Amino acid sequence: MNDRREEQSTSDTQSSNDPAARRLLQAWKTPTGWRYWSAVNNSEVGLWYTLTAFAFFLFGGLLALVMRIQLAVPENDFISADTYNQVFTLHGSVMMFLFAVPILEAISIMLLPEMMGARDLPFPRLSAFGFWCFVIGGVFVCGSIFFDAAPRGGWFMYPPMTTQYQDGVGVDIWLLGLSFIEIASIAAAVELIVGVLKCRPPGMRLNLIPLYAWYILVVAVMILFAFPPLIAGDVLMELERALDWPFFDASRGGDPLLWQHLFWIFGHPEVYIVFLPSIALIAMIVPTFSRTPMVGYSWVVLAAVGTGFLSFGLWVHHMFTTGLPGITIGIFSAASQAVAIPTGVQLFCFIATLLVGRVVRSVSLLFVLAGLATFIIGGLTGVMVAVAPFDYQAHDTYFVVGHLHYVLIGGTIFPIVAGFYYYYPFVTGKQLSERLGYWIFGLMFIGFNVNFFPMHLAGLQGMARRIYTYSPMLNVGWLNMISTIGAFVLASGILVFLIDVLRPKGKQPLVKRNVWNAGTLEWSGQVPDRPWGIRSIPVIESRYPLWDQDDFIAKVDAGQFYLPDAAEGLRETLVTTTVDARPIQCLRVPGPTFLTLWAAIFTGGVFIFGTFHWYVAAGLSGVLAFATIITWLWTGTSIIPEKDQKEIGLGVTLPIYVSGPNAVGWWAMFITMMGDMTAFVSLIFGYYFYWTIHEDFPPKDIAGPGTFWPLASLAAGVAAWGLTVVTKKRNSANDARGFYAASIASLVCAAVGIVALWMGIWQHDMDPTEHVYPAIVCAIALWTGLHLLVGSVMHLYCIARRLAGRMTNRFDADIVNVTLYWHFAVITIAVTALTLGLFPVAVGR
Ligand code: HEM
Ligand SMILES: [Cu+2]
Repeated sequence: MNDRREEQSTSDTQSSNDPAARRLLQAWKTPTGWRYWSAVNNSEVGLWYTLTAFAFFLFGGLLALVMRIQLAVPENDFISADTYNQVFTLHGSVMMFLFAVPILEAISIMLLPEMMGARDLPFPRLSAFGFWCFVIGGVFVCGSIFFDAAPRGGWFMYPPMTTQYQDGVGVDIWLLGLSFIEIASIAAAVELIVGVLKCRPPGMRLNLIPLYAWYILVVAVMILFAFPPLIAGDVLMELERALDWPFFDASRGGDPLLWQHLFWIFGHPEVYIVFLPSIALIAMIVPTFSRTPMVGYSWVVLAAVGTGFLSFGLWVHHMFTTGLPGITIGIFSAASQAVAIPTGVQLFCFIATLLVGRVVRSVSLLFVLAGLATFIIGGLTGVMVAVAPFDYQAHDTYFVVGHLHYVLIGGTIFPIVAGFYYYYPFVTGKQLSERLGYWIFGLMFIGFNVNFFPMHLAGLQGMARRIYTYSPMLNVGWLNMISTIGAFVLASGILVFLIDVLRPKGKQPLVKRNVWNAGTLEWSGQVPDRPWGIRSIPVIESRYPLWDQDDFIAKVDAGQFYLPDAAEGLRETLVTTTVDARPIQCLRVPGPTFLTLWAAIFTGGVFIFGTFHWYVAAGLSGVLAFATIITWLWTGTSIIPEKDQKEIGLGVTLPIYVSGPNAVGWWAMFITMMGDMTAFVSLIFGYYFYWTIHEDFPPKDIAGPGTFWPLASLAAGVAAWGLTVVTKKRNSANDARGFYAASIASLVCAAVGIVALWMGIWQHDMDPTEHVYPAIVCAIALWTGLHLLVGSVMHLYCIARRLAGRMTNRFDADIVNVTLYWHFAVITIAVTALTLGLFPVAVGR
């Protein structure tokens, strides 16, 4: 990193004779010294994020080696059974939550803006916040193993084992630590969706965007719908562990299968969430080294979208052995095999591109091919286990461990290494050694297959997964020894790779610009790269502008396109329309700050102290987190500009401040609330799930909240929502008194709504520890009450903004976004009230 900065400063002096470039550089300059860590620019945060996620991969890999040593020979006593449980649980969890998802989001944060000629993503501080949450949460979860306190329940944490038979804080660390990280992942997803939809360069219509951006859009949407069910499950399980609310306890009406559903509604899409972005890297690398545009662009896009959709309908194939009805199994088995179709379409498009093109040999391409081949094998064993009778045999054996690693390593590690080779010059201006690259490839590819292929055989011989040792009678000792040798060969390949990535390359000359002769926008950057991203934001007419548009780079460099200057010394980027990318706003993005770091530390405190039941400390930390986040919003968002409009070059003038559906903040709120609704729907799913599995639910002999109070809270909630709409209208009419009056009235109604929810529970003496019915009612009421509370706090915020002159009738983004929040909140309260208050009546309880 130091190398990079020195080179940057020498090249900075070169542009110092152009005043516009100088101003641009000044605005986008990365802070130095200890303030470096306050940077929020996508290239810095993206790089930290990538390296950190890679570090977690290495940690997960070390754990894998420990397992392989233990399993090398039968009846080994290298580590104890309990340690082994912690090691495999942490290995799986780290690889999935701290490596695979984050690294792909990290790479996207780093690359996307450059691919789209954006100076930055719309919410740089949100990316930085997400990164810091990730570091804190990750270190917390990983650190637990050094205190013999790591989770032991496997990466899918099935109850009742994890709710009734495992003491200690391990499970809580998993639940709270990983929820915290999932929230960071969702934050990054929001950022990426808004980035792809709203921050493209002029002219880059939806059918011209780089394939990478398409994939990331699909994946980010998937994260938005996949993670919330898991978070809902985490909430339920933590409530069961901390307060003894029996969601998964069959003796009190709960059902452990609810967890399995919620987990796998997340868990299966998760596989595609980590696989599609890797394919996205491949989709950038293949055309470059074939010297031809991607064959079947639209097919690839459709297939990516199709895979995304389908992946939400497959989760039950992880539950074939739980005794579900045959028809369910049949449907999910067929659906699981169907996913091979869109996957195949993508693979064929890649192969076709390689065939029609003129292929240039490179290590990067070699890893691409290895990834595809490996993934195909994993896909085929996947189709095998999707056949239910086969799965009855293979379930919970090493066959599955072999299968899942072919998919995951073929689908993530090899493509990511390919991406490292490909994008290394983009990030550092230097190249990785191609000669070493072939060695690394050999070690990794051979090591990988020697490691994982025998696992299929061991599994078919009857070796169960998640066991710390096995009997010599099973006759799988030799297979395991081969696996272990393979693991070490693979690890040595990764080690050499690491050395090549990290070794100082001071003497190596800088690469020439666009070293691979690629066609996509990110390669237009100067070497070394400038913090501004791109000298001027170009007009795009082709999917491969560097190949197809005349004098493209020269025009970009000469500042002939948009925003070639930073006249006010502020960071700015363009916002365009969603479909055809017409410029609509010159967006000012905030610069470096430590607020995001503090916000992450305090938010982390809530989760970490919560794990140890230090509720006072957790509460204090929560107050500090709240204060920090409010300060961040107050000082960094919806800032009233000094002028209304700004000329952005080429004779175009755009507004600086926008609110409503054209604004990125509005989109972020909308998207966040979609995720929020998904979590809520998952809770409601729980309620109706219990109804489907029990003859008697809601149970006749256990009191519910009655009809009156839920309907009263509905009335209050609807009033609060209506008054919010009035608040917004009064603000637009510049009627200050009306605004304050409506806002306060809405607050009061929300408070009444919360009290009414609570009254229903209190008046009927509902005891959530008695049975799952009161427990799920309380959980839903808690969720809804919390949303009313947040809505009230938002009102207070808007009142303060207006009082302070930071919100006016023209500059009204705050209240517009709050109103949007309330549109969703009123749906939440309506569903809650109807479910809790009327459903029992409807089914005759
Ligand atoms: C780098 C080389 C790797 C090796 C040698 C390795 C080895 C292993 C072994 C031996 C197990 C089985 C544990 C058991 O059932 O007793 C396992 C489980 C697992 N691995 Fe890996 N692994 C590697 C990389 C990865 C990667 C890259 C991922 C994901 C991106 C991953 C995800 C998982 C998951 C999800 C499990 C299941 C954990 C559980 O049963 O709860 N592994 N791995
Ligand atoms: Cu699956």
